[in-house]
Amino acid sequence: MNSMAEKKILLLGGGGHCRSVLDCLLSLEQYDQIGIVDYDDTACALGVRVVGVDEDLPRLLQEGWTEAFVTVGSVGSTDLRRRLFSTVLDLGFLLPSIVDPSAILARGVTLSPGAFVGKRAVINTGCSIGTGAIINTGAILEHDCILGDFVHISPGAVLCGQATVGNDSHIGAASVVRQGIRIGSGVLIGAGSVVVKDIPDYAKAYGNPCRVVKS
Ligand code: JB2
Repeated sequence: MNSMAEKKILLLGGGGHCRSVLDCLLSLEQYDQIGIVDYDDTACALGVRVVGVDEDLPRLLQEGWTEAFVTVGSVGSTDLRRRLFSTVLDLGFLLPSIVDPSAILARGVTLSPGAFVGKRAVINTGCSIGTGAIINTGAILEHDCILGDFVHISPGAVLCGQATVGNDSHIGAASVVRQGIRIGSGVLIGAGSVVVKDIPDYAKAYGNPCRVVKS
């Protein structure tokens, strides 16, 4: 095959989250070549190798790596994910969304570029998922949830219907968010929390019932 016609994707960040995305991509079999971009050239994962560092991105684009996906995760801060997204968008890479084949997406779900949906996640009808969001393994979003950009829903978290989560917020593993609750931007909800009241922007909150511990 002519190398210019090959479908090639770069994964930015070759750590744990990258391996989750990579396993999904290998199952999907949509790409002829997958490369990792990382400063740690030993970050080779599942047989996929590091092909360069961030400064090599313009050259890699010229060489036919036309798609990119940010595979640094986000716990605590989305700054690095946001910076890498801006970099690849400004350079002109295409940003797909990636959905593991075992995930269930109902009809009428909107997924923005750069969003990742992991294994056995369920997203029900009417949900809208922002740019660069991570819906991790086994998370459940009931109908009509609205998630902003760079939101991270950790493994096993459950959002009941019509919950909203603002930009850059993180919902900890196995948390439950009651129907219609509004969680602001830049919020951190600790693992195992049960959120029964709205949470304001930039709050850290945890527990059952979930309480704000830091604003
Ligand atoms: O500026 C960068 C950069 N800084 C760190 N550019 C690029 N291209 N790569 C960068 N990295 C690389 O990201 C590091 O060298 C490292 O290989 C990788 C981060 O890997 P780590 O395993 O530390 O974290 P992660 O982001 O893959 O996973 C976190 O987020 C996930 C969602 C973890 O907290 C996971 O537990 C979580 N599931």
